[in-house]
Amino acid sequence: MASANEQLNNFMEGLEKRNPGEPEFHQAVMEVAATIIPFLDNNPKYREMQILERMAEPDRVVSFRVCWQDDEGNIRVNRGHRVQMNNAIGPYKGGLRFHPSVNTSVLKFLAFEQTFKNSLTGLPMGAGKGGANFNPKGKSTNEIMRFCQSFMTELYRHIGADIDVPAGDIGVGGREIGYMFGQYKRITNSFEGVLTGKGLEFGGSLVRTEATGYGAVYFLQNMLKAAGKDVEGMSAAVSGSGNVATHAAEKLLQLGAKPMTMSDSGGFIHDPEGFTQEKIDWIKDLKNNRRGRISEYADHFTGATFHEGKRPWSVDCDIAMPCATQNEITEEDAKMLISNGVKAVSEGANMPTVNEGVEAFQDAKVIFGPAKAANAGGVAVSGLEMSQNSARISWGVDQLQEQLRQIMEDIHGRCEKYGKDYGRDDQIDYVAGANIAGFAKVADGMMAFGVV
Ligand code: NDP
Ligand code: 2IT
Repeated sequence: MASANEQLNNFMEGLEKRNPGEPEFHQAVMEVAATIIPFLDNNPKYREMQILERMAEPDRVVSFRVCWQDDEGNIRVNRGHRVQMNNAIGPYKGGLRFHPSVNTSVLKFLAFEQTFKNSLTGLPMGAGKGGANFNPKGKSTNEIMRFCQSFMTELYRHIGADIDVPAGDIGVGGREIGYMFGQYKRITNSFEGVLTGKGLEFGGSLVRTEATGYGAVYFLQNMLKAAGKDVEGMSAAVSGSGNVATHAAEKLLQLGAKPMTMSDSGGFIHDPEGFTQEKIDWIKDLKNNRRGRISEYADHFTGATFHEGKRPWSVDCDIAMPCATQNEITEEDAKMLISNGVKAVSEGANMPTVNEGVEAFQDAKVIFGPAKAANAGGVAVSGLEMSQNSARISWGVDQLQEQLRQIMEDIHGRCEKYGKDYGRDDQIDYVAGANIAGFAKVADGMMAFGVV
């Protein structure tokens, strides 16, 4: 039998050959394979059935032209995609991203991560991801509406409440989901739970908007508790200023921590006094309604500073919560956070830390919660939205908040179970734990179906 390292190299060589020019996809698979290959040594049945190889190959990838007309009457062309990764344990499920950087590498990495994340929630959801290289910045509401309608005019034939259920991600929030749901309903003449993150009036779920950010803080709380620590009194650096970042900051504040930073693609703001709820509401309004830049915060609130073109990882903090995008914590950033005494990292964004950064945190014994566990609260409440839609009922806010809290605790427990056995020293390895726990459920489903 080849050593684990040799097996990993062979596996990655094949994957890179089959998926040339897709560095984000390679990175996401590499992180998972490094922890799954040792697990396969103890569970050879999965190796015999080539489960890892099959999980790293999407069921299908659909790409399509999206034509729309801007306000000046010009015809514009974008490219849309849906990666249907794995439906062994439920319908394909995962968000849609509208950002100029969207390509098949980014969507395959996201869909691959989603496989493990959705499995970890304990709910019956397979994995997918989609989107377009459309840049929503500077577009009018009418342009956004026309783009969403054109995008759905092709996507609708590939999705369905029991087939594939998309949701939001970067650049896709409640407004965009509304336009896409309206177009789906119009084309198919059916009202079904085909998208999640819908408005409350037409089948959306309470707590979905807050779920990712709140869930990432609950996961942090669970990790700290397991280490005999508490989030109260801790200072936090948060990146991003969208859905995930604003709600992570809000929950940190509610639990007595001190969130001090947020960012966007222009730079970060640092408020040494920490955010109040009023300040967070101001940022939500800036981003959701006025569609402004985070730099405006420093003009509005005295004592705050704006750092153009920079990310917040140079700020002294106990907690780091990357909530913007992939690869936003480099190895150097991780080392800077470590030297400034960071105690825990909880990833709100997907794959925000490069693999070398993750290793640096783990080597330094920083408590590290990987995205596929830490940010699973969003898709978990999407799963609860699907259940409510199927039953044609709406649950109350207290019930949903309690379910989210419980699901995050359960995810922590699943990670802990494997993270103790496959971790190093006395540390719980949440990376190994999340990957193995997520893998095992999907793998057993695939085993039951035979070779398909
Ligand atoms: P939003 O569109 O609401 O916000 C994204 C934020 O990240 C904005 O502040 C944006 O700044 C910033 N950002 C995006 N791309 C870049 C970039 N390339 N460089 C610097 N800043 C960037 O998205 P979400 O909050 O929904 O998503 C944030 C992250 O969380 C993503 O990784 C997403 O995949 C992940 N996630 C989201 C979930 C959800 O339920 N929404 C669930 C689980 C994970 P700017 O406006 O300047 O672009
Ligand atoms: O990355 C993610 O988990 C999301 N963008 C949410 C997916 C969903 O289906 O709610």
